[in-house]
Amino acid sequence: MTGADLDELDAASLAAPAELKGVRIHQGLLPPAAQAALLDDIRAVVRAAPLVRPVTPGGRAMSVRMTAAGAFGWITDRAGYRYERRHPSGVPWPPIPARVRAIWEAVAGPARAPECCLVNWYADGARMGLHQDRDEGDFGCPVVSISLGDDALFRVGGTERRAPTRSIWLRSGDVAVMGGAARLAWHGVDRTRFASSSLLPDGGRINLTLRVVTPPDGGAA
Ligand SMILES: O=C(O)CCC(=O)C(=O)O
Repeated sequence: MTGADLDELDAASLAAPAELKGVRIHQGLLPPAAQAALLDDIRAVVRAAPLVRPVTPGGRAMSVRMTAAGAFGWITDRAGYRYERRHPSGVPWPPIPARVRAIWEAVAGPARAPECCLVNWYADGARMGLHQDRDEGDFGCPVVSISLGDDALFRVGGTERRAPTRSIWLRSGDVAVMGGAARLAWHGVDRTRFASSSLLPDGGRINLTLRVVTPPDGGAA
């Protein structure tokens, strides 16, 4: 995506995001044509680095399936949560698609370039428990989350596990930015509304999260 392609983003959504406990939510930022183009990009990522069903360090299989693009991918297995330079099969992660990077550039503010685009696939019934994204080395950079496909009930709390939470339905084309005081907010997806979107012919949801992984001084992740 070139700078000119940013014209494809919804200008009103870019200028006036909603806000939920400090998380900025650009509702409808990606019009349908931009969503379809992004979907093609993600299909190519998945062909190069197939989705896997991750296992938590405690041995529990997660309900989402995952892959990644970029210099690093986030993985979890019995050895722990971490970023790795290669897919579990041993192949390097494919590059972050230019269109995805352009969305980061439009919403992330003056941040470093993203080093990981985590791809989460939610089939019917998949969810993601409340968690913090804290395996990264630079909390000064936001996490940018792009929703494609089925609606998802996104829950956001505070930086303490027990802080009160609020929820919002994320729809296909919404882009959320967790930065500043909300960078370490607890968050998760309680459920999706299967087949609520027609973007994916067989239903399901794709979430992309863009992250800066290495510390600000350029040290290793
Ligand atoms: O699927 C979502 O909207 C949230 C994903 C998420 O929380 C994560 O990847 O850390």
